[in-house]
Amino acid sequence: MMVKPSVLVTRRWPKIVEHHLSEKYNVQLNRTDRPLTSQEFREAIAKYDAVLPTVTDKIRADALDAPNVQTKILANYGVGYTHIDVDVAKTQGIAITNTPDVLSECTADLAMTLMLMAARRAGEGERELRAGDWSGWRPTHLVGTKVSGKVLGIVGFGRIGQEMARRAHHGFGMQIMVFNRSKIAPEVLAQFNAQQVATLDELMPLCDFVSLHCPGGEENRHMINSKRLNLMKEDAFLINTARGEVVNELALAQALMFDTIGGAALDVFDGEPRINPTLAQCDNLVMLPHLGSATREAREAMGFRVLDNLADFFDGRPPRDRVA
Ligand code: 8YV
Repeated sequence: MMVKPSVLVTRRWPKIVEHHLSEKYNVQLNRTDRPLTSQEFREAIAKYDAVLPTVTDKIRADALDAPNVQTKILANYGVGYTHIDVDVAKTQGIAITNTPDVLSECTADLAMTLMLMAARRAGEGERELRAGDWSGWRPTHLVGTKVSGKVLGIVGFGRIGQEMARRAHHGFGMQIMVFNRSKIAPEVLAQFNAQQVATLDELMPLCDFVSLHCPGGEENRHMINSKRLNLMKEDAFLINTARGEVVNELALAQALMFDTIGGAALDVFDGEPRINPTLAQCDNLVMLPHLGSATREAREAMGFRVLDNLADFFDGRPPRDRVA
């Protein structure tokens, strides 16, 4: 009988996926459900045929640079993989896969939620009610900003960015402007009556809302800095469901405190789960704890997508979502 490949799952997954995994592989679950340290990761790649990490496992050179590497594939549970040092993994001969598509709709749903919450001051309203401070309806109370029909700038027009455009344009009649490093096919833009601009600096002043849907990593670190925040309209909103490092949080906190922009909503943070205390003081900011893909449907589909990638890999086919 063929020996089942050994697999380490670094965090707890939906039960049904863990169950299917255990049927096919020799599975080790990290029952403590906390991120692995670099040292634990080094030990893991010397031991398991496959490691199944998430965004909370910071897999840098020190974690990958082990002398006896047994791991042949890092099948990431999530679409973003900038937490993995792809170049070092490559030199170690380790394949990397991710889970695109299956979380795009839910992440776009959450970006819409954040946009609406920020514009309609839903977080402030909720805090006021819970604190017992509501004195009743009045014409000037918590007056927000209309979303329907406004201009939405989308930074990064991949799968999630396009799902955002679909919702905003077809559901809310928003006008879609796009910044993306490569040129988007005219027939794709036409689906949302969207217009692509050449630079981010050009995009920022045109928008009532700017929503980030680009990858994280060094290349996009602090892409939204004080200069770009200053280019925004003074009543515009910034939405981030991408990666924390894309936004310079200190610059954002200043823009929020001095009201040089209307508000912001963040689902991701630089150095999460630690939250910059200055940000936490801004009333015109909505914050959620990285919930982009957090639905039963998406989290199960992500798990099954990892299973598909493992099956391809161990059956000798190129995995469908191989990124390196
Ligand atoms: C995931 C995400 O929940 O998939 C991603 O890249 O940011 C999240 O929506 C998380 O990364 C799981 O690893």
